[in-house]
Amino acid sequence: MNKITSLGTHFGPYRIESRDNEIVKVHGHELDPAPSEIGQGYLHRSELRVLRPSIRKSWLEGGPGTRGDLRGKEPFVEVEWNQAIALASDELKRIRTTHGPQALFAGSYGWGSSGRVHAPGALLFRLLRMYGGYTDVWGTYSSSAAEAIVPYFLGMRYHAAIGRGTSWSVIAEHTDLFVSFGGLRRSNTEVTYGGQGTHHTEEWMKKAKAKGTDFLNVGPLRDDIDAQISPRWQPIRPGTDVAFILACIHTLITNDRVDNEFVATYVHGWQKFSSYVMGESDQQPKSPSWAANISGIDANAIEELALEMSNRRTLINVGLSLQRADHGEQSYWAATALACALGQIGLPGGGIAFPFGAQGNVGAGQVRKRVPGIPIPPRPEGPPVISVSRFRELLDNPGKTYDFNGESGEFPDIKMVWWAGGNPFHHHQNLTELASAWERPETIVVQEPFWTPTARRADIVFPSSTPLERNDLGGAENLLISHERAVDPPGEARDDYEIMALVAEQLELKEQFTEGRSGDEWVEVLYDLFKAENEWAPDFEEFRKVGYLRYPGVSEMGENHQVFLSEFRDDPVAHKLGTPSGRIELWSESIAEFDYEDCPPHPAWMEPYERLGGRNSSTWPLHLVSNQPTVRIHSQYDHTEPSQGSKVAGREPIRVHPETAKKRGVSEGDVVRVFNDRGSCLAGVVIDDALMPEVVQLSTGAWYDPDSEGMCRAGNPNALTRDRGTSKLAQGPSAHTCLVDIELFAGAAPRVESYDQPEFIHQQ
Ligand SMILES: Nc1nc2c(c(=O)[nH]1)N[C@H]1C(S)=C(S)[C@@H](COP(=O)(O)OP(=O)(O)OC[C@H]3O[C@@H](n4cnc5c(=O)[nH]c(N)nc54)[C@H](O)[C@@H]3O)O[C@H]1N2
Ligand SMILES: Nc1nc2c(c(=O)[nH]1)N[C@H]1C(S)=C(S)[C@@H](COP(=O)(O)OP(=O)(O)OC[C@H]3O[C@@H](n4cnc5c(=O)[nH]c(N)nc54)[C@H](O)[C@@H]3O)O[C@H]1N2
Ligand SMILES: [Mo]
Repeated sequence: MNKITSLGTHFGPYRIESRDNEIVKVHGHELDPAPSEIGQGYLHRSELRVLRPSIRKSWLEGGPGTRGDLRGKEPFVEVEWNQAIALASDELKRIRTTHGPQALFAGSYGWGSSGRVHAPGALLFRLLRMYGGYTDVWGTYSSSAAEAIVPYFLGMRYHAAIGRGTSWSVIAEHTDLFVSFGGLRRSNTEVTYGGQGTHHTEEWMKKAKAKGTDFLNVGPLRDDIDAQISPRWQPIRPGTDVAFILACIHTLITNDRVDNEFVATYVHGWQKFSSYVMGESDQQPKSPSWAANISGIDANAIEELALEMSNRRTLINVGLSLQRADHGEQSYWAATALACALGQIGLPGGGIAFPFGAQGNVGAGQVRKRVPGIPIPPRPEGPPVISVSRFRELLDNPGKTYDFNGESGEFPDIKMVWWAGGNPFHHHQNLTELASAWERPETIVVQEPFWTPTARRADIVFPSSTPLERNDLGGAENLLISHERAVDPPGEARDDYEIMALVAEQLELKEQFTEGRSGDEWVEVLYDLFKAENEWAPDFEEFRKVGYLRYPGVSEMGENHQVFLSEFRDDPVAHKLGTPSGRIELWSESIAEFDYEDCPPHPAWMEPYERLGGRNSSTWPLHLVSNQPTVRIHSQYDHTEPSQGSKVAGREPIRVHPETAKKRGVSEGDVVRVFNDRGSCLAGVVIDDALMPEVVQLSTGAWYDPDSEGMCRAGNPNALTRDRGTSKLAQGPSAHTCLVDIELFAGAAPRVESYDQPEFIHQQ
């Protein structure tokens, strides 16, 4: 008899069908109208697994610090669990005693399981905080720039602003014009960090369209909004949105269309900001013709769009791509300034929104219930907290001073790295630089189910189970989901909780870490904590039998009627914002005090380090859009289907405009070399006129596979991106600021090796 089990993921709920310890089918959940294709990767959960604890040869023979330059280049020795746990634990002890906790880096960013017990990062933080701490991280690769700047102008955390954001139901009813910077990619909305519920974005967009909402896609790709809802497209040079937005505000000012009553009541710093826009403070009016030169959008079109926005009920949405760019903070601040000028903030269907099109739960309203996770103790005092994407700088620059969000600190000397549930050799910018920095630590431990590029570059690899192989509890905006073990882990793989508990035992923290519980017992404890806050929830047995809980009061489509900042609009005194002035700040005294040349105290246009029509564009004439992949989540299951089925000439597809391809003598299915002065990679060509001719698109996630010259044969865009912080404020990643060129790859394209098994030496 086939067994049907329940599973929650970052990309939605599923039902898993298994027989004789194998997955035979991945079914969309019965409640989900549009299950994501991404889950089909689970059919291939056995391929390229780490089966036994594995130690890099030289490290095992010579001890910590031996031949870091051979990471990823030499065989592994498979050892017993006891030996591997002892080696890793002894190393933790040695590092702490000899160098102090700051010499350990365990920031461990990444999208491991969405389960609340076997969340690999959370378990690692729990144990290592009990053990005295480690150099930690702030922010995310997704949204650091927004996370840093939003509190200064809205007085609330970025994620709180998303939770309070305007609902789809209100948009469908009231919005005339939905202007989206960075598109509304349907495939991106299949995913939400920590757990996606049933998928409704497509239905909502169709519903809004049917009720009369016009969608305007401002971005370099026409198909960033689904053709089904007939969106308008305003192409723009990537990285120039702020110039375009400032010119829209300029138009509103010169045409006397600024809502003066709104800015007088709800905005702090309008005078100073508008004098910047008019060029009074810097002799450069931010006029449509000025912006036309930068953005490539015709000056008349800018004026017409600005006036259209002011004539209609307009919602300005900002995705995340715009802020994963040099000076990315400014796109959020400037877009909010435009919404202030339009004066529709707090009105149904108008104002500002973020980040529709970047994750699936946006627009569902505040229905999400708190789902308890395994408790993480507070950070011990001492070791520093760096902005997450400055990790490579940290490894390379012990003792160097850094600036970050009004503070400055000194990078510690990192001797040991422990990563659980992330793949920096896909996600970090400029992987050539990372590869060299990665040679420096004395010991690198990675917990992974698969032989990813990061696992291959570790000294100690612990094989972990996947969510299909253990019980857990998951949450999403409209559901609580039971994760059930469908099959056994292969080889000697163990659950992340078990792995951490074994290390805890060596550190004499077992009782404290486990509280005497097994992983399964924690699942029940967390459920009971949820039930204590939600009396309507059935008992654990019943929940497990059904496999999910739907939150009461939430309709099929997650209907909810929320208008962002409506209470503030109704009463700006009683509901003042958390900013120093209580208003939306377009001038921040706090930021002014930091005196950062790359983040002024008001929204501003600053030249990015490169862009089309600007710096470097005569040498590198194409902009590389490294957006999120449609068939997978980041790099997960890239080694198998459905991701491999999407490859062209055995590598990641790159979309190229027909004119651009013709100029370079490139045709569909060819292999091209994508290159700039930072690096190069190979990719398989798809010709498509859905892009601006000066733009090429190569999604993230192909398993990094550098040849001896550093050229990535698999097509990872981070062989080309620059590793630089957005500004001193957020120090966020700036992957989306990237110029390249492409050429036909001459000769036989080399085989991709990153999907091969690593080499092993078997012990006698
Ligand atoms: N050029 C460019 N680069 C980018 C971006 C971009 O737009 N452009 N986007 C950035 C963004 S927004 C993000 S969020 C990052 C994503 O970067 P990551 O989060 O690092 O990417 P994933 O591929 O999701 O890595 C998760 C890893 O966890 C492992 N894993 C899954 N489940 C488990 C588990 O249960 N236990 C353990 N131990 N491991 C598990 C997976 O096998 C996988 O290797 O990439 C960033 N990089
Ligand atoms: N299927 C799937 N969905 C995902 C993910 C995944 O891996 N797979 N990852 C998830 C994660 S971790 C995140 S953070 C979100 C990311 O969500 P986003 O950051 O919003 O998504 P991206 O795909 O990076 O970019 C969206 C579009 O922005 C446009 N764009 C790029 N640069 C610019 C610019 O300067 N200006 C303008 N106007 N447009 C620009 C590009 O055309 C691109 O297609 O997606 C999530 N959704
Ligand atoms: Mo992300």
